[in-house]
Amino acid sequence: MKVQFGLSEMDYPSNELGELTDSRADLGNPDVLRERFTSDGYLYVSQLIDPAKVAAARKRIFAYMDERDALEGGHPIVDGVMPRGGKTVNLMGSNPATSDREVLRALEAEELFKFFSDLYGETPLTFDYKWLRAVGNEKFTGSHYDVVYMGRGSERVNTVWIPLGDIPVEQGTLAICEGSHNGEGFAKLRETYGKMDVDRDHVEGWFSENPREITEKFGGSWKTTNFRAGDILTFGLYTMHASTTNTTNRFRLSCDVRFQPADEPTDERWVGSSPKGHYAWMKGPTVTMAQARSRWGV
Ligand SMILES: O=C(O)CCC(=O)C(=O)O
Repeated sequence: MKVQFGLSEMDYPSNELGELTDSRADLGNPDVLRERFTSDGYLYVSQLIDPAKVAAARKRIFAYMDERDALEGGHPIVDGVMPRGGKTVNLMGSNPATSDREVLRALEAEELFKFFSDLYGETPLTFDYKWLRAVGNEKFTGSHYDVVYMGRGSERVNTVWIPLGDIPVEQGTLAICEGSHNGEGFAKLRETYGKMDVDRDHVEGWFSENPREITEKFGGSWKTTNFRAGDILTFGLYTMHASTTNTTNRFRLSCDVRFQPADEPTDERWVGSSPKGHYAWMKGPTVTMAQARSRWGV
């Protein structure tokens, strides 16, 4: 099957865009999970969160969007059908949708706390800020490292990508570039782009909108899957990731949340009762990624 992946088109599944390895069978074995996380740069665990919690969260978020006229009438609300040229609703950070009790039962599920407690061998904490997204038609996320957005605290921050419903690859799934966190070919990228902070440096955040460019220039291989409600994908600050393009007529509903060991320093932008978020990024003169890349020579 042909899949639109940012500015690239790829076959899925293929060598270029392959299948994530499911770690579900190793849930009781943290040593195996730690080793795999170190070598692959990610862990994908199918059915980690109770799908009933995810379904309840989905219902609440789409109801919130429907109240704001963001859904096409005449369809079940939980299908999240978009009106033509329709508007989306900003769901990022702290708002009635992200602080809804039913929604938090999924985003801060006890299954996640147990998973990270086992993985770290320490007590975890989760960032208060939630990156909840209803991603519309033809939209995608470009390739980036999360360190450029949240690198001021622990080096052991884990992003957790949570599909809030079943999400097939053509609806915009998260893909990671295996090998990007430790591959030799990425060394200069980690030393340049990977040292950037979007609020300090006033540079755009995505490194590229063309995932094929990443593997051709630096190596690694892209992996994703057809996600089901209850699955999670987690990775570290230096794992390059991006999303496939949503080519359907339904919103892709997902949330990225963050975990880290509780005893390590936190990035002040994302924790507390009212996290301040990005305070300078994209405000005022901004260096384009093309300019920054030419300066770094990557
Ligand atoms: O969901 C997306 O499109 C982007 C998510 C992302 O970049 C992340 O989880 O860090």
